[in-house]
Amino acid sequence: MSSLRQVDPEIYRAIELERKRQQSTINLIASENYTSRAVLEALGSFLTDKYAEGYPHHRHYGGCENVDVIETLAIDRVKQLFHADHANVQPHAGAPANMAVYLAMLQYGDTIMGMKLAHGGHMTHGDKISFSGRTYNVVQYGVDKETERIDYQEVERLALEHKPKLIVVGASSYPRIIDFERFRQIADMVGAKLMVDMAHIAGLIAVGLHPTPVPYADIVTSTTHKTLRGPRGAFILCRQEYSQAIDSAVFPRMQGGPLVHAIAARAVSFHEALQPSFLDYQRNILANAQALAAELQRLGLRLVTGGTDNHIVLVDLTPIKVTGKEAQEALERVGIVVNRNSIPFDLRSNWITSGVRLGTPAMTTRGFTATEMKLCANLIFKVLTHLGDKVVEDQAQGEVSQWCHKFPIPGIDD
Ligand code: DSN
Repeated sequence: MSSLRQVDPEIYRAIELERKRQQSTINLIASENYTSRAVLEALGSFLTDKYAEGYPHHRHYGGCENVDVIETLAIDRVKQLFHADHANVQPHAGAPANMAVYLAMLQYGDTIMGMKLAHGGHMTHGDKISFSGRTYNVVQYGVDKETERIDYQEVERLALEHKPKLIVVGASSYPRIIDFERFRQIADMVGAKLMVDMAHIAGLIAVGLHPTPVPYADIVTSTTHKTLRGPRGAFILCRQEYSQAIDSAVFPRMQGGPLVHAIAARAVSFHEALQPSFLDYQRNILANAQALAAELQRLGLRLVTGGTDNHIVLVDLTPIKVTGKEAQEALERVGIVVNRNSIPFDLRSNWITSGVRLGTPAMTTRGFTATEMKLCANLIFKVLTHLGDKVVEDQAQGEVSQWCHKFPIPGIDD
């Protein structure tokens, strides 16, 4: 980055500090990961300079022959990865991908059903703070108070009562397997279309470690940067019959020119996800989540739903009288980065919260095994049960530094 250093020392310095921050902290944010050097190279390339409105071999600009190759490869690879009929790889992020689906499938004011944000859903699935909750008539389902798992009977009851045009499935902090077949049955009962947002679990689905929604859903959306370990971005998969509606919703109805450098980087990550080693990586994500969950429980912490089937461990801090905000800040002081998170039926606001969401994709990329995850659980427990204790925090920070040194980030230079 010698040019950047010379041209813009302020931005250079901030990037350098971020490199050091990433290298010197344990990242347990469930939605983050570390991309490979190859992905970063594609992302940082001069492809960013090219305009390519349209789709392969049907562009509004000249000079798109190489972009066509890149986007076609991205499309073919993601279709192969998920066994899908059709793919659109242009959405800049998950929220626009979901917006494009609504544009393609709905009229403003139509009824949709999605999971409550406060129960683990995503804001674009109908929450009032997002366009989705303002543009459509939203009915929201949640989890059962006892089991903290999706209440499929409530989903069915609400669907029969409100007859939604679209049922949206998917979550941002739900640690259990989602029964897509059951959702399909419910959608069929009321003639609704089914959309699955698999953003968090896409990597697990790609290798068959979580059931796939593709045979059941009319449309599937996903981001590329969570368990899938690609650059930030998104894609949409759909049945052939919806391909035109989806493509025209993405461009020109919602987005303009695609980010060609980002599409190239996505294509590289799809290539990586098609390699046999990606299955081992996803297996390790799950093994690490199991180890983290089991150890936190052994130490006495309560986990929402009592455990996990995926990469997410949602901890209820109520029994140890710590808020999510306090926990996030204390852990960050020792170099463990997490996000505070509401738990179902949380009595605290979504700014303070009663929980923290932990995830294993990023540290699994750095080589953490169940052994480190267990040690990490002990460190987390100690920090959270000695809130603000300088001696404990200094000791914890020392251990974090040692682990970070031992497990460097693969795509970043020291
Ligand atoms: N903000 C993402 C997450 O952290 O799960 C979802 O979009």
